[in-house]
Amino acid sequence: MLYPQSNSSRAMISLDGFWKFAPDVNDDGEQRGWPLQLPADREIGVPASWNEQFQDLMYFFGTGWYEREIELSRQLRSERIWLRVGSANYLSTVWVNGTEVGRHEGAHLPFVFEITDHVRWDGPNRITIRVDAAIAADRLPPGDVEDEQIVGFKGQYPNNYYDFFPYGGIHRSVTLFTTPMSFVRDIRITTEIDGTDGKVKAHVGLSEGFEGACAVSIRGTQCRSSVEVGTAGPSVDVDFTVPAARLWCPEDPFLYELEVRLTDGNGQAIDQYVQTFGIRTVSIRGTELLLNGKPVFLTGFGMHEDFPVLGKGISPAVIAKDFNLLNWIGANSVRTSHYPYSDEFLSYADKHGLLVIGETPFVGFVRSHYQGTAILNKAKRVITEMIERDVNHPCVIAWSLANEGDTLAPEADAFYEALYSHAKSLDDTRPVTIVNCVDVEKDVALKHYDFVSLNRYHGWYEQAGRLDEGCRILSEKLDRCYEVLGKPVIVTEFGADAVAGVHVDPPEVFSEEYQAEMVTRQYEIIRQKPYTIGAHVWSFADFKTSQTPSRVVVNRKGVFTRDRQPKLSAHKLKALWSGGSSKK
Ligand code: BDP
Repeated sequence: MLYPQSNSSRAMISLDGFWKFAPDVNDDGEQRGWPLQLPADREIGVPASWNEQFQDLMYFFGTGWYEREIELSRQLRSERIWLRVGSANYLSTVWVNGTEVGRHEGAHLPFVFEITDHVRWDGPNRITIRVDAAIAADRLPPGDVEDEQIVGFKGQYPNNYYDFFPYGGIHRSVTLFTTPMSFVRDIRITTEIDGTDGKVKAHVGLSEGFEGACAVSIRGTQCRSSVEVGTAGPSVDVDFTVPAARLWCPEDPFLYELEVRLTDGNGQAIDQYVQTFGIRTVSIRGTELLLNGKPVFLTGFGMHEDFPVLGKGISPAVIAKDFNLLNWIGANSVRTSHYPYSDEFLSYADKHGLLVIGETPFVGFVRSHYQGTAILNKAKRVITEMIERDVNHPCVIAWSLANEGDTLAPEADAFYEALYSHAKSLDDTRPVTIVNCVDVEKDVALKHYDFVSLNRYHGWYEQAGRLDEGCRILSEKLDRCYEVLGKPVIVTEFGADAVAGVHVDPPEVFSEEYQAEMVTRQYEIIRQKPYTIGAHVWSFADFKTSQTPSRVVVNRKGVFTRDRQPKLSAHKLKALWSGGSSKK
């Protein structure tokens, strides 16, 4: 489903703001009639996690209920009405005027339900959303896992099995939008380059039963085409050639606009949608990552959607700030560790030329994932939802299907091969990877992927305090990885915790000096290898995580603090990255 748009044929109403809220401590709200009326004694901000808005909710990992009312203009009566939630963690159920209209599983991707038949026009509509944020072994990412293999996360509080706080709530915008009865359902654009021409293929999906004309054009060019759509096939495919195309790249992130217009048999306008896209190609050739046929080295970070008070809630101001800092420091790329980021983040990246590795929420070294097919199917589903949502973003140059899974178990071979083929069947225009944290000799999954992503902490979790040794081992391990797999390598994580304000000389762990020395030295080591395609420091900013003895309130591996102030490492990286450290 396309991102909501407001134009001459579609309306959009934001439901962001304050909602009534009640924690469902006994998890029996439904039996108590909460879909009809919520006995709420407080109002809470949406979008944002509930945890940091009220002290008693900080450690509440149960079910929260949201309710608000909205009256709709009579002028919308002839339209289809849709309700979209940008994301909510984790299991969501939605009611409109007491009738359940849909459910969705998963924390970081949007869901949309048509609510046309449940809307009333003679008074306020009550929207109720139940969000179950329980930490559970069968969720992605998992928690509360009974698994003998687990070492790292045992005993942390809360007991999620990944290193970021399991915030609950509605994290991205809630929107009511309309479409006409016949409408443009989806658009998929792929591009190739032929000399100086851009070759553009557009697939336009239409609602069932539409009869009329579908006109497709690229604004600002001569590319246009109009197709009569019969009852037979509710989709249209067009091919365009854009002469002397402006290719999308970090230095010139030029966006084209594909416009689709539907008209009925009498030429009356029915629907309209404008989809931005960039003309660019991405490929792997030997040990190189190519953007528009030219080698590119990915310099940047793994990040998190995380900010004080908001938790995992989206904020345009935080997105603007983060992009400002990425630009200031000289990064060209990020990985959306460890889940798909908001649509708004990706649209901003499109406009500002940031290269993005889009990652699924399949995180966690859990052997029980291989029992039965339930987790495999969930992992495939998040891949499908992510690719369908993000496929038109030129900024997304690769997919990461998992972070630090158990890739040692023999079952991982077929499991990860299945994920790879699934992703490729949905999008064969981008390289696909998984992120590994074990010795590559023992890994059975990486061989299926287009490039290798490694998280390596030599000088931190291993060789702590011994930076020379850590750097030497990192260098040897990288060479070994290339020897074994013969594929291009990106180090997707390397870094050290630094508590801002702690200074120690000679450098020791947790000091700003140690972090600064480690990330700059290791960046250079990685960059100088002939087979590497990128180095992403872990991480961009400090972020909230569960409590354990190894974390000082938050994970301190950020080169910026949680409120986005630079540590020493940020200044050092800026100097290094703007000095144009070049690849051998
Ligand atoms: C890596 C994980 C990342 C953690 C990081 C760390 O991929 O999510 O935050 O370690 O320990 O293994 O800081």
